[in-house]
Amino acid sequence: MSKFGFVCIAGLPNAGKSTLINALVGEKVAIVSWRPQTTRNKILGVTGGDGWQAAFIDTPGIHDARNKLGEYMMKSVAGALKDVDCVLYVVDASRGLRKEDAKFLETNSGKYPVVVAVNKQDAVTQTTLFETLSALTAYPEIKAVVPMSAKRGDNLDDLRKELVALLPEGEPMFPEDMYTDSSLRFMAAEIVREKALYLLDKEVPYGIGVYIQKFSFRENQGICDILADVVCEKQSHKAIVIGKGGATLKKIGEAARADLEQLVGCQVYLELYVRVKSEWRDSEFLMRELGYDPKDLKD
Ligand SMILES: Nc1nc2c(ncn2[C@@H]2O[C@H](COP(=O)(O)OP(=O)(O)OP(=O)(O)O)[C@@H](O)[C@H]2O)c(=O)[nH]1
Ligand SMILES: [Mg+2]
Repeated sequence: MSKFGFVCIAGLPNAGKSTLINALVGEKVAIVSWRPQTTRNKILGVTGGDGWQAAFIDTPGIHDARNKLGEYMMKSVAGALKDVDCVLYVVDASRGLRKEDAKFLETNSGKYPVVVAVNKQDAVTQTTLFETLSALTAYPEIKAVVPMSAKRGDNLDDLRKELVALLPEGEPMFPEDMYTDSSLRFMAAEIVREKALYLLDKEVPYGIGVYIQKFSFRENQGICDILADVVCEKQSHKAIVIGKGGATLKKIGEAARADLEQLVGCQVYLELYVRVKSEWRDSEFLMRELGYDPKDLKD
């Protein structure tokens, strides 16, 4: 008998969902940062084992949207929760079970089979971990609760076992060597954005979008040319992104280039330009240009 299913990974911003999908899939399908609201789209990560395949969907962290981009992100979560076989809900043990977690579990643990990963166990004491685990006993419909660490890989096998047990019977939907359906362009834009999230400060990183102008391979030369716009919301932010004498942009470029070379498997020539698109996070037109098209989302 073979098993196949879609598993939606949901949770509050910064809980460790993207770290977890990368750990489960064994590939970097989603970017990670310590900033909340890092993930903006749903992202597919496929993995499998003996007689099973699971298609995980990473989603943006659940929050109250304050702009059109936030609305897009929350609509992505709602869309990702449709037609899934199981939900993997990630709780951040270092913050405990919050009222927003409780709200999600109250609304959803009767609707779907839900497994809860209590993540970041490495960052808390046994007593704190126990408090979160005790609070979760209030939701008897939850199929399994697994304390774990996505960062260290602790208890990943237990979590995988619980999830595989819940997958329905079915044939694998994806070829064995396929681990995501994201395009190289999308992954390249995300890598640049990840570096900007690390290297920028205050409100600037939240208003960054990345648009890949050019992505091409030079035939027989083992070189990939990537030209990307780093879009920010204000003229004053542009100066910050560029930095003194171009130092910050250079750092973003250097960090991104190393990851991009891993992604494409050859030398990368990366050029970054900083552009201002005023208040783009509240313009559907500009959001679409940056790859956040509300029309792509299921109602
Ligand atoms: N100590 C510890 N930190 C972790 C663990 N898992 C993730 N993190 C850290 O938590 C932060 C957030 O991780 P992400 O994977 O980006 O979180 P997310 O839930 O995808 O966040 P959003 O995309 O913003 O919703 C990063 O700094 C991670 O390194 C863990 O098991 N232990
Ligand atoms: Mg994420």
